[in-house]
Amino acid sequence: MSALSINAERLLNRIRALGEIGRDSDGRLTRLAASDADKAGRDRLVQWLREAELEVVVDRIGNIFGIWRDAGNAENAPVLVGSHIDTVIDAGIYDGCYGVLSGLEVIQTLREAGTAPAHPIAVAAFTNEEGVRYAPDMMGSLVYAGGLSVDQALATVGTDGSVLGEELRRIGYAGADGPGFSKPHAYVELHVEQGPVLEREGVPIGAVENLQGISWQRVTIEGVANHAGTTPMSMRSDAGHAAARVIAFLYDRAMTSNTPTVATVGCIAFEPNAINVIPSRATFTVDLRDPDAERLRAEEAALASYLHDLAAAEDMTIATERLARFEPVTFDARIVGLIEEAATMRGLASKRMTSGAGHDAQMVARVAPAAMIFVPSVGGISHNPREYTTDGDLVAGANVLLDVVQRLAAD
Ligand code: HGY
Ligand code: MN
Ligand code: MN
Ligand code: MN
Repeated sequence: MSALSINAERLLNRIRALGEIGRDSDGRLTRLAASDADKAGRDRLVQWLREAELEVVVDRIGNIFGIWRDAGNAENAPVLVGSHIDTVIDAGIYDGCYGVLSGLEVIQTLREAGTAPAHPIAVAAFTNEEGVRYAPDMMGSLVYAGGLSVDQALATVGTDGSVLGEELRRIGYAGADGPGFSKPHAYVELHVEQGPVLEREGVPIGAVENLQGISWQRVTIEGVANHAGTTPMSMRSDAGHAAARVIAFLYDRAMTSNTPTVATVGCIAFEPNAINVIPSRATFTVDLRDPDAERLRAEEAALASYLHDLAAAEDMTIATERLARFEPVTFDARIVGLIEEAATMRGLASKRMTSGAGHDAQMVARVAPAAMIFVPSVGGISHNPREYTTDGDLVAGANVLLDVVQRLAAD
């Protein structure tokens, strides 16, 4: 492994600078995919890629690639590093951005050190990893990996009624190229853990060997609007109450099962949404996850059965719409081993682990050997402005990424 180390100050300054882009008047950071704030973040990233004298490519779904290739290796498939720079609502500054900016930092460090890798090295910022405005999440990397047609993705209608393709054109990131590279030599994604495991065990490096399955649905329950004051409880068809029963079912089931299944209802809306009207409609999202494919299917089936019985018992119409579904993924054992070796060579403890969050790596793993490196999240907090990772852990993770990329680029 190299004696090289990344330029810590340059990386940390960029993470903080990007973290300031997209803040609203209350200081909340939100860069939803293809929004003006996303454009501002993209523009800053492209500016850094150009300053680093990388070839910048934007593909048709707006994935941004910064490529370092020279005459000696241009015919070889690139080693790809990356993540995403779009965020959730009221986000932290590390989720995704840390992996993209560390990838850029690794390339700059290797170039400045005069190394001559056998493979080109590229950094990617994938479009719409979060999926908050346009479902599914990990959309840009899913298109890149051939799991979703780019035309279908571009036609996606967002939660605000916008169309992704039109928004990418509006912000100037509807590229001309097909989905990026046909197939990278390997892919490594560095990411904050977004969970409590590494911090709790005092381990600085996570060698992520698999990633749990994800199921996203939208549930719509049709009741009957009626007067909140005059309607006896026994005569109500209250969509709001029905939704509450579904949420309680999901939560109680996940809490009492001794499995790692997790269930979340993150979005809910009532119609007509008036204080004195019994809701005629409730629309909400269900996010189910489990590392085991069969258990995830069983959880989806249990929800479907509960909804069916509830609809019959309450004489309501309950419809579901699938928004995303990804099977659990096992990452490349060799790269996981390289991550552990790199950590050891740097005197860093490491731990093999499963990712609870979805990541672009789970999509790129469809077309190339892929794995992830995690660093600790303080308090296990993420998708929250209190998301934090210490500078020391950020730099350690980036140096492990540097070592692993150097090994892969020497293949
Ligand atoms: O949902 C996820 O796990 C990712 O943050 N998109
Ligand atoms: Mn992320
Ligand atoms: Mn995220
Ligand atoms: Mn991710």
